[in-house]
Amino acid sequence: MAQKAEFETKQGQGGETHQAIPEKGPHDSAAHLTTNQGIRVSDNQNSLKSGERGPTLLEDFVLREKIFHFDHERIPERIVHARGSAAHGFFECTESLADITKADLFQRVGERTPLFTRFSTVAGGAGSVDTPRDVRGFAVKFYTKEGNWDLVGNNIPVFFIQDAIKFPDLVHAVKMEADRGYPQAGSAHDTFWDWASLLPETTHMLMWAMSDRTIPRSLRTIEGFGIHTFRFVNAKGKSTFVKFHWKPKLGVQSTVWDEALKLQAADNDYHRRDLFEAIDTGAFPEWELGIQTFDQAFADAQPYDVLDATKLIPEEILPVRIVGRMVLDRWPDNFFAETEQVAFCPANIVPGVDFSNDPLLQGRLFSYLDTQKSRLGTANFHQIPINAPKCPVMNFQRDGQMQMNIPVGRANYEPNSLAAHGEEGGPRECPMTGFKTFEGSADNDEQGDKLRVRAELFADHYSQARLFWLSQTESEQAHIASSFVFELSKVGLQQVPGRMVAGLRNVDEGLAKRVADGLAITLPPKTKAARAPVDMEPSPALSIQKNMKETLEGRCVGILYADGSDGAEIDALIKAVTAAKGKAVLVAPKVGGAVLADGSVRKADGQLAGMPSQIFDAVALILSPEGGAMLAKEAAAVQFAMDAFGHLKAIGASDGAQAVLDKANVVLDEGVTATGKDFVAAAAKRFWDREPSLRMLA
Ligand code: HDE
Repeated sequence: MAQKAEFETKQGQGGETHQAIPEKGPHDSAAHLTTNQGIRVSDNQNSLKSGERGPTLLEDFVLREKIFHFDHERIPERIVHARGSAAHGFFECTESLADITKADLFQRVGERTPLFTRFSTVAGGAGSVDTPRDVRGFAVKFYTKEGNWDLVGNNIPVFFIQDAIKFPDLVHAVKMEADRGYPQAGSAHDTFWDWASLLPETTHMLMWAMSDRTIPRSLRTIEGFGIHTFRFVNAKGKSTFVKFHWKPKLGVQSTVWDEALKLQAADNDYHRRDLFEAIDTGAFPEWELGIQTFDQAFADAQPYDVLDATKLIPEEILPVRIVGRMVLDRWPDNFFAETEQVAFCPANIVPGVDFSNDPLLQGRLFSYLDTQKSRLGTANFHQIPINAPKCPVMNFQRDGQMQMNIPVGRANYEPNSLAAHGEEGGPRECPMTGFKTFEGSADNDEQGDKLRVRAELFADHYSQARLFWLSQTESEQAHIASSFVFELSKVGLQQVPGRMVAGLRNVDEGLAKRVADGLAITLPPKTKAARAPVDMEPSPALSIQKNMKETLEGRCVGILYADGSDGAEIDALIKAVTAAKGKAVLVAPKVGGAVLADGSVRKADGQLAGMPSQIFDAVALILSPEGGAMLAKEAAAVQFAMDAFGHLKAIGASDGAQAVLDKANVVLDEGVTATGKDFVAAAAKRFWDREPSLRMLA
């Protein structure tokens, strides 16, 4: 019987694979499979049974331990920003800021500080898609020599609310509805717009949320903002207000709405895959770090309050000074251990950086540590490798669940006199070099009374929403108006769309009218503004289209070919795209490839049905007349061309592709070219002018 069991075991192990892994010798322990207690496991395929066909035995500690651990693999996901992707990299100081901050990472030009950056959507769960209309989180953990500094920002420079006390309501309203459990990862539903339409302070951020900022092309092409006003403090104790900006090297790039919707079906992991592949191929994503610095006199002279997180400072008024760069050059070794367990906290600052009295920031200072204790299960989560500072950590905090350190000696209190008697006394305070909170109170001269109020200028909810609107191109304005229409069209509560439009009349009458028309509702009376808006000069820096970089770098060109295609034309295009630092991807009806005109077989990177054109920035169709005639009968090929055209992308086409273009209603414009030089130039752009001829925009 025993012999038979052994025989069964080997058979059950899946044959060759098992046989192919030679058993290691007794001294080669690293390669042996063990339990968590270090006991070597002889059989990882069969549980221990009473007899060949008998019940499994409770005694089987190998089985029990394996299943037990598996049962507890998941931890609670983040209450917001659950869906995220992250990478390791470094910050390099390119300008010394010694005059305004003593923070060590900003002292010496050329010095690098390791960091870990996590991008996220906000509303969806950890398994939700990458491309909903949503704000993107942009959180950076700098492992400085003086401890960890977390700059926990978003890709939009303002926020929905002015006071942290409203955050739970915002999150409840935007997440899936409490009773029905949907929608996942989207704001286009009753509760969000019910809440937002009742709160005029959300208006400015809503303008951004309805713009193309919330449907980014790639995580590599989003800006990042610290949002709040922070402080820098220099060695003399002088404070300077500062706002932080991350500017992507490739420029800001977004998708169009129909494309974003189709991307959800084409690739759930579109942004994660894109980030992974960029790093994997050595095309390291890069951002510049910029700062806007100012003093109290500047703050006092602005028509808004710099402590109000629903306001920004236009770059044209206060230029952004570039002081460093961030390069992401290493994908995490393990998603859970790093991306999932990383814990960012705006309260993690280093000497030389300090907070302002922004009431949104002040609330955040409590929330992150609190939620992370619940998410990561113990007050010792700072010991997890991804969260641990890379400088020494020494204090008298002790014990707690999952304590990973073994402190030695008796010193677990302070002050102590143990050192004077030959024992280890432990660390001491550092009055000279330790963190000191900035003492000045220039922005806090109303201390004393305890008031649940907001400062006067916070009541202006519309001036900057209007500033944003007026700073957009015509095409961007059409996208914003259409997004309002789309989102409000999904709202069933009768009272909500009109209430929203009533508020938009304070932003721009034309916008309000377009949204009302798009919803086919009558224009409601204007909401009375709590404070009369002021006129601000438009800020071109707030437009994506006005600042797009015409570059193929980091962009991806899909080349569709089939039997009979010209191999030389394909090769020439791949060469040209690669020379322009773009990526060429070969798409054919069958993944095994196609037989080219010269009889050779060219393997494809992907099958047409699995690689629709929305995953590319531009497409080329290199087809023989026969190939073109064949693909004109293939819906996926026609859709490939039709979507590329509809998503305002460049299309390069050989003569033989004409039948497909005709069927796809692709008409000639400056974005539709032959596959040569003109196409490579066109592929670096989007053709916004094409849009009005293709879809009804509000
Ligand atoms: Fe957050 N936010 N937040 N937030 N936030 C969290 O912390 C919170 C806000 C941001 O990749 C949570 O660990 C409050 C603004 C990012 O792990 C939580 C308020 C900005 C991330 C939390 C805000 C952000 C978070 C949930 C209103 C841009 C993801 C999980 C006062 C400046 C970090 C967690 C990551 C995550 C609270 C508003 C950015 C619950 C109370 C404004 C990028 O603590």
